[in-house]
Parts: sequence; C-alpha cells; structure tokens
Amino acid sequence: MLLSKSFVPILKNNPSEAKIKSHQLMLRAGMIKQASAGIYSWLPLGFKIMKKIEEIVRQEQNKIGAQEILMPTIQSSDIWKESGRYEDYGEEMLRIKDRQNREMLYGPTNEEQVTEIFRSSLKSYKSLPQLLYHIQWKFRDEIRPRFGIMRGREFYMKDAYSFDVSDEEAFFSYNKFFLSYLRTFKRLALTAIPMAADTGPIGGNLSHEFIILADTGESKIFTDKRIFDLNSNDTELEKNSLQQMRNKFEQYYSVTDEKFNKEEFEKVVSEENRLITKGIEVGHIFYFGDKYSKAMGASVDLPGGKKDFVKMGSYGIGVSRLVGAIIEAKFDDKNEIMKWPLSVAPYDIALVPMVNKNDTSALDKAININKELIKNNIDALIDDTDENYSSKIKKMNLIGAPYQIIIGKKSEGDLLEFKEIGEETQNLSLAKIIEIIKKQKN
Ligand code: P5A
Repeated sequence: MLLSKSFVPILKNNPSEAKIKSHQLMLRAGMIKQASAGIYSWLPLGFKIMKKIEEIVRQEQNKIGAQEILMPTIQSSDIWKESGRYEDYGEEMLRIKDRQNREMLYGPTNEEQVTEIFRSSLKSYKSLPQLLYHIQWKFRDEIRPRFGIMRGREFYMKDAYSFDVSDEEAFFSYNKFFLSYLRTFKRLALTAIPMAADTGPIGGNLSHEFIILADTGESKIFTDKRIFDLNSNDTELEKNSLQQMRNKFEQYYSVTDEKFNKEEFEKVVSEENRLITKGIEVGHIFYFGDKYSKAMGASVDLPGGKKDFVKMGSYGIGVSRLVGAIIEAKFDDKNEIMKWPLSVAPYDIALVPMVNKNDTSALDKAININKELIKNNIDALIDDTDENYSSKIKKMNLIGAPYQIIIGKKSEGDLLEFKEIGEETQNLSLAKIIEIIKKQKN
C-alpha cells in the first residue's frame, strides 16, 4: 500500500482533548475520528487493527468449542422486563421507541436476548453444554465517557454465554473461558491478570476481571506479584486440568477495589510481594447460575423426568478497548514510537525510500521489494511521498509497523538497511528479512 493513497490523516501535534497516550496516538495516527461524545468512526488504520484483534478473539473462542452467532443491536424491552433489569439498568440504557410506540433499546449486553433464543429452541439436557458468542456493538450511556475508545458509549464487545445442566458443569464452562482469555491476551502480547471481582448489574457471585497494568487504568488492584510469573501453557481442555490451572492463579491474592480487604491482604501477602496499582479491564467473566433462566423460564428436561433451569455464565472481552489497551502497554510516548505486536499490526513492515523529484530509483526499488513481500504474505506500507527522512520516520513510528526498511544510501546492492522499531539497524538481504518476519508470524 502506498502511503500517499492511504487514508491515514496524521496529526503533527497532540490534540489537547486527549489526556492519555492511547487516545493521543489514536488521534495522531488517524485511527479514529470522534462522531459525538464517546462515539467514534474507525478509520482504515484503526479498523484494521481492531479486526485483527477480533479475529484472534474469535479463533480462541472457537478453540474451546464456542459457536458464533450474531444477535441484533436493537432489543425489545419485553425480555428486559421479564428479567427485571429494565428498571435496574437506569440511565445507562439507551431507550428508543419505534413507530408503533413500542419500547426498544440499544443493547448494553445480551443475557436476556440469548436466554430468549435458548429457551425457544432447546429443551433437553442432552443438548448441553452450549457455548454461544457474538461480536457486536454495544451502547451504554456512560456518565463520563472518556479516554477515547477506552470508555466509549458505543463500543465493540465479544460476549459469550454458557448453558449447563448443573453447577459442576457450569464451572467447567467457566474455566474454559478462563483459559481461553489467558490464551487470547497472550496472543495480543499482553499480560492480563485474572482478579476476583464484583458482579455489578450482571449479577451472580463468581466473577473475574482480566486486567493489564497501566497507570492510566481506571481499575484499582491489589495483588500478590507472584501471579505475574504464572502461565497456562500445559492446560488441557479437561475438567481437572482446567480447575488446577484456575487454582494456581487463585492461590495468590488478587482482587479489584470492591473486593479489597486490607486485613486479609496484609495477612496473606508478605510485604515484599504486595502490589497496589492500577490497570485496564480488558475482559470480565461471570457465573450467575439461574438468575436469568429462572426469571425467563429457560429450563431443560433432566434424565429422571424432572425439569430444571439452566445454569448460565457470561463472558465479555472489550474488543475496541483492547486497541487502546495495547497502545497503553506498548507506546513509548517519550520517543513517540509505537511498536504493534506483529499479530495485530496494521502493516508488518514499513518501506521508507528516500525519494526526490529527479530520482525515483529508491521508490522503484521499494516497489520491487514489495512484490517479493506480497508473494510471502507480508503486508507493507510504502512511504512514497517526497518528505525528508526525519519526517518520514516520525510518521512511520506513529503508525507502528514493527519492522522498517530504509531505502537510501545505506541500502546499496543486495543488503538493505533494516530495523525492528526501537532496535539497532542491521544490513540484511531481503531473503533474510523475509525469513525473520515469517518466523515471528508463526
Ligand atoms: C459479560 C459479557 C458484561 O457486559 N455481559 C456479557 C457481561 N461484562 S462487562 O464487564 O460489563 O463488559 C465486558 C467488557 O467490555 C468492555 N467494556 C467497555 N469497553 C469500552 N467502553 C465501555 N464503556 C465499556 N464497558 C465495558 C470491558 O473490556 C469489559 O471487560
């Protein structure tokens, strides 16, 4: 892709309304454009990143056996009246009337809608477990939308719902999502820590938030540092293995604000392991048993002829928020260098030919290099403008393709001036560069 033809409206300076670095970068690199308070259009660069995040989230849901559906953004108030949340949700819910004066709403979440789908189709324990998810826009009329897409009013969420025959089976489902979340965030190059959390308007009494550390985060957390050394690498998708993995994480004190108890914290965590800091909530999972199934009459026939309400959980990931969260974690705002993890980078590599009006040989060379990259499935952005070296590099550092090739005096013959953003320059052949990138991609 040629930079001159791409819709990437870069800003030279930080817009004054942006208070945190993710919001600053997203505006400066032309990733989003505000439409109204807390509501944004996604421009090509930002949209490409969000779609890549979405695809990783999707793949990891599919791996645990969850099935993708798509529910509407607009819901009828009837199902929310059945669950009792129509009143409870208060001002955060955007309420709409259609031309027949029917009360509708823009969905802030989908527990009711999915329970309605379940109850009208499945009647037997033999169909369980069911894990259903969708990736869809949500609307919450937040009092204080802020930090760009981090706390938006309209935002993109992956929400999954589990249906099981008993508590025991439901915990198995819960643990599958627990594992899937650890795997998802790892593929996004984030360290997200599960923390015991409050359930708020969703309900239930078992819940974990997945939080990444960031000074600008809105969640206050209290944790035992040793939790950061854990991983879920050898967990199989099987009851005992999953429960052991969750126990491993839960052995360490790790909670959000609402669950914090000073006395307990100081009793179970030695002073040198205590960490009190802030973070960004990128995911949140809940177990609420029959809260919705009972209120809405979603039951199944059991083996002995009895009926029971299905046991449900719900599992959310903030897909649009993750774009900002990755920036908070990876953007070096002092040096104005963003390095996207290759898994979600808008481009794999930036080609920076030193072009001047009388000599297009560097640009020709870049275009030839690009042909070879395309053959190898490597996505490049070529800066074909005639700006000077430093302004070209500044732009590419904001766009954040993790690799760069500078095509100027130092890229003579077969050896190219290559660098991984933020690292030393190396002189390498194109074949070697392709090998490095392909290896990282797998
Ligand atoms: C779980 C899935 C739920 O809504 N119902 C369905 C449950 N959980 S939640 O914690 O309220 O939201 C899930 C994730 O969505 C992101 N998120 C937001 N992102 C941007 N702007 C917002 N205003 C916003 N609110 C929630 C968070 O990542 C959260 O973990």
